[in-house]
Amino acid sequence: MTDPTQSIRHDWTLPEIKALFDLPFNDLVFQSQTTHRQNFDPNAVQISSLLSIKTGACPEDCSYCPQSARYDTGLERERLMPLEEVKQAALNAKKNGASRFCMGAAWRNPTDKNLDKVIEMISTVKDMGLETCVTLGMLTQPQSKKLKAAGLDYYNHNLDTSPEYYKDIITTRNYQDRLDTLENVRSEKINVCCGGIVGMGETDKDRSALLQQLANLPEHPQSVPINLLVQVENTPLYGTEKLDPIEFVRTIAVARIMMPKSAVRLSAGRNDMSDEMQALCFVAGANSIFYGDTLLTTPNPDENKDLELFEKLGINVSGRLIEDPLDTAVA
Ligand code: SAM
Ligand code: DTB
Ligand code: SF4
Repeated sequence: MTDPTQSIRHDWTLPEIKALFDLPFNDLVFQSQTTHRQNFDPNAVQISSLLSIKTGACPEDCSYCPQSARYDTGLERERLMPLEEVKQAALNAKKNGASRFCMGAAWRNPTDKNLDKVIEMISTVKDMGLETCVTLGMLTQPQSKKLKAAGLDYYNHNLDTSPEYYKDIITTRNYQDRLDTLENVRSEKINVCCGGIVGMGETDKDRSALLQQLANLPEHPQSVPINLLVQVENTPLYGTEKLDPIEFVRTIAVARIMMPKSAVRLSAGRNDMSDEMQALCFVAGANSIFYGDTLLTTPNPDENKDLELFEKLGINVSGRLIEDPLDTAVA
């Protein structure tokens, strides 16, 4: 029988995933922590800082997102940020200890002209000794090639939820569009950062199906952000029933078991989490976070609060993985 703590698999079935979710909590977390220790330093967490380089007025209708032009969330529409401001923010992130700088734009997809401006930003940030990540929406293969040539380390593009629930959340692009972008990025050998959002009113089965989609991609994403919905007033998902925190921790644990060599990122939603809940997420196998007091537009715990938590838990900040993430993908 396959040892689930050892192998890289791309053939997960829903009943197998449900069986993991249904384990007694202690058994699940023991298994996920065991998997985690076999692949990573158990006391190291990698930290990335986020910057919104183009905020608001997005044409898409993602019902969780404060940046969609369709919902009146009070966000000021901003133009693409000048290079100098990006540089300052990256310097600040570096000074505060981040090892990766992630730039996000509220676009359906970048135009070629905008892409050239983002490429300048990537080169500038890379020259500062930071790893680079961007999230710009849908990407073609030629655009991915240009980003690779610019030295981009990671591209973030989330599947967000299960294929079945997706149409209840977004109507302006479909699941296949997302899979196509991931394929374009992967084919240029850019590290893929791809995860989803939970707490959007999805079922247990949707959460299993999201993880199934992620793990059954041709390669596991090198980074898997698990976001807890940040509920923003006037977005359609505002007022959605909150996800049980233990169910969130279980989601992290199952992600760790299914994608043993991927960085599992405890992402949006930490501002609403207790120290105890975050500690459980780290025990379950989360080993990266977004660091800095703002995500893209919503609040995140401030740096000192995170450093205090790391101190209490004996967690070291690191960007170093035991193996190079691109070497771990087994077809
Ligand atoms: N516009 C690009 C796109 O959607 O691909 C890039 C930026 S978009 C804001 C990046 C990701 O942020 C989304 O895919 C979604 O997973 C996450 N996100 C957006 N709003 C969120 C919220 N309110 N709570 C949790 N995650 C959110
Ligand atoms: C990801 O999965 N989560 C981050 C990052 N990738 C770009 C974004 C979270 C955004 C939360 C809502 C906001 O701050 O606007
Ligand atoms: Fe636009 Fe991205 Fe927000 Fe969707 S998630 S509305 S594409 S910024």
